[in-house]
Amino acid sequence: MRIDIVTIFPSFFDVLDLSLLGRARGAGILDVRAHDLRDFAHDRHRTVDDTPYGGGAGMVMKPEPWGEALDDVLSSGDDPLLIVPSPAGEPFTQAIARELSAETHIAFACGRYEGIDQRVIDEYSSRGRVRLLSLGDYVLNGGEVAVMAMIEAIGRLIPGVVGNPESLVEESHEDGLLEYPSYTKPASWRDREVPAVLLSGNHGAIAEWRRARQIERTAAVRPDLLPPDDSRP
Ligand code: 6GU
Repeated sequence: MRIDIVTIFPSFFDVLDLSLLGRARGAGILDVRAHDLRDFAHDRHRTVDDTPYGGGAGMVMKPEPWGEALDDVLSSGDDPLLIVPSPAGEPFTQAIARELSAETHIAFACGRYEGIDQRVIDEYSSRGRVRLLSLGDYVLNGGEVAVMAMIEAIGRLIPGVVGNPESLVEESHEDGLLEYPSYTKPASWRDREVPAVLLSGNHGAIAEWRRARQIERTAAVRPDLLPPDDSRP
């Protein structure tokens, strides 16, 4: 998968060289490129923002640098998907991450200030696929942290990025519930014992116990994720 990121802070994404995703980049599974929006601004101060029409606080990102940058990164590849991180977008979920992990080319447009001139969104929506995605109901100063989270969530679902694909299926949100608690050795730590069922070797009992803990946890902190009736197997 090819990923382009347009941002005024390209070095923010240097950390993608580390860890799991860094290895995927080294192995040629992921091709991530961060581009400096200011390279597409041609005045002496490389200006990317201006005051909002209609008044109001803050600054809005100018359309011209965005147009040049996005024409550039979207020109290669077939049917690239443009993602604009925005608190006004649809909620980014595990299901969306899984869907996006099948894309061949994603470009992220990281806005700062009060956002990007709406005509940029309208222009690329008329020419191709655009999605506005939000990390959650709170406000970040810019799209960079949101894009980092999305790249990690999407990237680890690309085949070959996570060594053991089995480890992906029993996680929170993959089956619609929060994950069960995990334990490792020693069996006793500061007088706290690992639940006996996990030491029993009884796989049926273990699966049943884990499912019960998943439902219990989900009911306690995320009741919105539970189905209205208890129709689960
Ligand atoms: Cl995607 N961007 C910004 N700037 N703030 C956010 C967000 C995104 N998601 C939640 N808050």
